[in-house]
Amino acid sequence: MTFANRLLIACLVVVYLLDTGLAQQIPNAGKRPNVLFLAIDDQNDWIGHLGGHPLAQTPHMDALAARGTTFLNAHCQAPLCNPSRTSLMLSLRPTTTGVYGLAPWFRTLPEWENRVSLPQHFKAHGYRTLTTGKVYHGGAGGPKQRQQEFDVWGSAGGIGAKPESKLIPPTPMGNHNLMDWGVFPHRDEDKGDYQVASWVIEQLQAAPREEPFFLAAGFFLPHVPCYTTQSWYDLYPNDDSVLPTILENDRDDTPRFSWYIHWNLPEPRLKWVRENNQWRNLVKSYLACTSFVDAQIGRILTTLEETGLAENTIVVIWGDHGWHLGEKGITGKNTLWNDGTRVPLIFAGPGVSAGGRCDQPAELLDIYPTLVDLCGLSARSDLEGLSLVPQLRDASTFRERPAITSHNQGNHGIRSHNWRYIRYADGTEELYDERTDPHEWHNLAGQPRYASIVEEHRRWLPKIDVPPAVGSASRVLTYDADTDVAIWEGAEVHRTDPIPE
Ligand SMILES: [Ca+2]
Ligand SMILES: [Ca+2]
Repeated sequence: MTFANRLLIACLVVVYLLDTGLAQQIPNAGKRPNVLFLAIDDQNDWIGHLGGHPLAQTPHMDALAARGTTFLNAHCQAPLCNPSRTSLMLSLRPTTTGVYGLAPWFRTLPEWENRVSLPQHFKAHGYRTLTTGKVYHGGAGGPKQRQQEFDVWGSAGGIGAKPESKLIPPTPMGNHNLMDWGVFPHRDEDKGDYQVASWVIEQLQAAPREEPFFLAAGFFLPHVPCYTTQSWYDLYPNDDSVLPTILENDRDDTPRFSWYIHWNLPEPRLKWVRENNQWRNLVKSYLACTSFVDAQIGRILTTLEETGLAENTIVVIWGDHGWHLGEKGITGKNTLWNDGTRVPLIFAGPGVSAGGRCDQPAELLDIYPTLVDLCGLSARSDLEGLSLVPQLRDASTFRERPAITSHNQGNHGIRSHNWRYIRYADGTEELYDERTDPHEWHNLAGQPRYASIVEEHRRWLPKIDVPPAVGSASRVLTYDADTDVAIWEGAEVHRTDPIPE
């Protein structure tokens, strides 16, 4: 046998082992990389290198992006915590699971009760799995059941230090206790996110070197209440230069149904934050909280370097959905525009090119197959995401599939390279040219010259589009085309009802 033949056979054996998953049964096969999986709650694109806000200060995330590859056109699959995270952790669209609301927890649904989640797939390949803070929405079914999701559970995180009473005036629609923001004196160390980072640091320092880990940490901020100390608040100017650029009457050309998907919510509208002199305070508090979380990420990444783990650890940072701070007349989530869907998505570590800036559309449900691919685990054919590894090697690699976001059955946003197309359950539509209209101010749908663009995007509307799953609640919208009546959180919405302020 010639050397070339022997080499060929050796290569075939390796390919066979990788292909069949047998390689996974070999202990320490190929020194599999660790995974550090960092989530940020309600973090929009107000991240330095993403350019969503010109003043945003996030030096640690920007440095990680420079060391790895960042996605500039990444979008959530649902603009709300529970459905976005369910989609990401299972790599299934909300339109496939029917999980659109803050309930149900997907394990209560017989169809998904035993579905192998991202961390479970890593555990099945010999990884130790750990979690802290908010990764899943809610308690993962309670103290007993949660052991099925991760091996080790750390600090729960959350808000931490709170003022004795709310800092802002009573907000409309029930004066929800989370609707609050601003400065009050407290210590960074007393915040839930500080403690989450501290727990991660301890785990990294104590990590057994003989088995790889999958460590998931979820930061609570900049989710409301956006409490901050003066020093973080003072990172941003105390004048209106901090406010986002908006178009007055931006909603004049958006369909009425665009209001239905966030019909009645605790998050105040722009009108209220202006009238109560809270707009600048909210924007500064949100930015301050983003910078605070960035600093916690910085503490973790410093430890990763100091422990020597950085070289064999893949870091991924993601936000679960966007957040409006006045754009299109609202604050909060539950929308299908860039402000509601665009998120940070950064990868760094072995197998990831440094300095990659990818403007191809990417989806959060791509994280699951991407990590599986990067770590050489056996691939799964039942995931709806696509591996981003080609883009992590070369950020310019073309991706045809746009990013698709759904908010309840029948309402979908399709973000391609140059366009955003939205279709609501009553058939009304929006179209924006991102090249000339990055704020999505001018709805072009309905103009005959764009008919072919609309048609092109319609073909990406989800083919599977199931109604809300059993037990769905909170932010759930249904629509009956025969009667033209929508139901938002159990209450009927009619065509003539005034839009709630
Ligand atoms: Ca969230
Ligand atoms: Ca507009």
